[in-house]
Amino acid sequence: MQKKYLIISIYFLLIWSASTFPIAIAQNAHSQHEVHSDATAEKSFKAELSVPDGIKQEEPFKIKIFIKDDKGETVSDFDMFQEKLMHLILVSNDLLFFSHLHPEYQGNGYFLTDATLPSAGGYTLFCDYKPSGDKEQLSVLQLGIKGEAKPSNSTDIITREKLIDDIKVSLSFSPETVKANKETNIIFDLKQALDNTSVKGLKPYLGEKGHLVIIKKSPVFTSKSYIHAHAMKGGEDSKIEFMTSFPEPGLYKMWCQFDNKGKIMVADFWITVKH
Ligand SMILES: [Cu+2]
Repeated sequence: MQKKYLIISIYFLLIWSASTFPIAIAQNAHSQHEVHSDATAEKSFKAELSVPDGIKQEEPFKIKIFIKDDKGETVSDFDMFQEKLMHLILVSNDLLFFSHLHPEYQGNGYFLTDATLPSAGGYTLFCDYKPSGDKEQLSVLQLGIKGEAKPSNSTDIITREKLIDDIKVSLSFSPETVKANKETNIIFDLKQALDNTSVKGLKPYLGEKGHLVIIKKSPVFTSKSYIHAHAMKGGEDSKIEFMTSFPEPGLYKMWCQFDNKGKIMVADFWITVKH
């Protein structure tokens, strides 16, 4: 029991410190879907977060993110990837809230975006960027809102079918039993709820048929908790298919984003990955 209390205390200390001091904790690593083949020494980068004191639930605030290299020097040139200079995935630590933001580059290594968070509690930011001439980087940042958490209207029920607006989303896997470290196809099948016909005419979203973010439920998130996959090309119009593998057994949350008639939809599902 003591160990459990220690972990909980560290966790709240982390949330408290992240909300008290403007600069939060950053971890750094390459995103998982990239495969590196060169043997040259890799430069490392870090993101620093600055948010106002006393963020309140449901009130917009500004998120500033500074990118620095391993010597603490400002990084000022970035390459566009997936149509943006930075992709920011912001989730509540219970993984019930998800937001995909694109902070605007302000120069001098500094990105800015507005955000609104639904409830008090801890949040994690997965910050994806590509310094010019370097590889895509993923930095993980934390922030917290003090106060009493409001109950979420999302749930953590494990289901394979969901109604998102007027679209029925059915999830399937191949192979059917999802195991850690095994290549897995993840298929989202989209039907019009009204008449059960296949959805037609999806538009590309950030250059792809769909984007899939997967995060492993963990007491504290690291870059290893995070997977970002792009939809496979071709196939049926109404099926968005991804191929990935889960690094460890456990409970994961997935968010599939796609563009239906100009509206970006998010279909979220929990998945248990076995040994
Ligand atoms: Cu993005």
